[in-house]
Amino acid sequence: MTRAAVLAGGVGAARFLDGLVRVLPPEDVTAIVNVGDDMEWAGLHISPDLDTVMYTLADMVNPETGWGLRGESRRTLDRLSELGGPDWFMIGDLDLATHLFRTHWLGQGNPLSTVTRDLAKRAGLELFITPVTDDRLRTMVDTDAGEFAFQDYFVRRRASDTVRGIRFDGIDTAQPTPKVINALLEADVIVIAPSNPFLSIEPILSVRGIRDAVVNSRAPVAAISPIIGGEAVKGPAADILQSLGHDVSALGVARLYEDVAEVFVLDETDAPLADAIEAETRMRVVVMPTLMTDVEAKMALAAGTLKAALHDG
Ligand code: FO1
Repeated sequence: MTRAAVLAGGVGAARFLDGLVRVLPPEDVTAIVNVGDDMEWAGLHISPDLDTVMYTLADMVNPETGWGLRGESRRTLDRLSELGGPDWFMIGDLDLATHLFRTHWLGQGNPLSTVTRDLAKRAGLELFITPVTDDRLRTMVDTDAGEFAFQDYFVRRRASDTVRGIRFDGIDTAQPTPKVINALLEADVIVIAPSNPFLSIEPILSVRGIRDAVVNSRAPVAAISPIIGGEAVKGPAADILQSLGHDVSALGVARLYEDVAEVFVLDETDAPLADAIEAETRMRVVVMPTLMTDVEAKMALAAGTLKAALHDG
């Protein structure tokens, strides 16, 4: 039995997990998901990364965007627009039901992890999906135009502002959810998914006890670079590396993870960087295709990452 714990953001992590549950029994997989992107929208609690993971694994995700539900309409949002908004965040009419369900049960005093477990169960999922914390945690992005809550920066302002710094509101008091520390300590392998290191992974590692559990776990830790050929597969990771003064490359990402990971998974495009990364960090570099274009590619990346981390074969 191989138990895997995955630190997960949104779309990239969801695709990786979709491959992983096809090469390991899903019940042996724990997804520890970022909640720094969460927000209140029209009084509803939205957890984009939890939903993206859940929808992807349940094969319900909108394949064009990588988030939201397949086949949903904008009718509710369009009507909301006619009323004057808020309409800058695209909540589809089916996705809306998830937010109503979540907000309702949170309002009844249930923790986010319990509501997430219920949603995942109703989606027929066997892997364990959990928010990293049940407490309020919000990623705040400091830019040259001021400080914005994550979705304000990312969606409303289209990630167009230059990022000067990032902080996690609530990090001083946020506690990890029950089972998360154990999942890390009992894992046979820990994977840092190809998510944004600053906006998706750092808010997970920053929750009290998480970084220590990852470092102290007997499991090998493998990190997958979300930067290929100096560009982010999706989102603003490359721009943020640049504006915060890091190398805009997989090497820049590797430096961010050298204290937590032993294995660094690099795309074939970046094979020429492998020696430099190994020489500079204490990580063992493995090179493989990391673009998850179809289900076979997702499975190959998952299997390759496990094999590299576990020295298997
Ligand atoms: N991303 C967008 O770029 N525009 C949107 O309007 C938008 C709406 C949205 C609604 C629900 C949801 O679960 C995700 C949504 N996302 C949207 C994606 C989300 O902002 C980001 O992908 C993540 O927060 C980053 O991991």
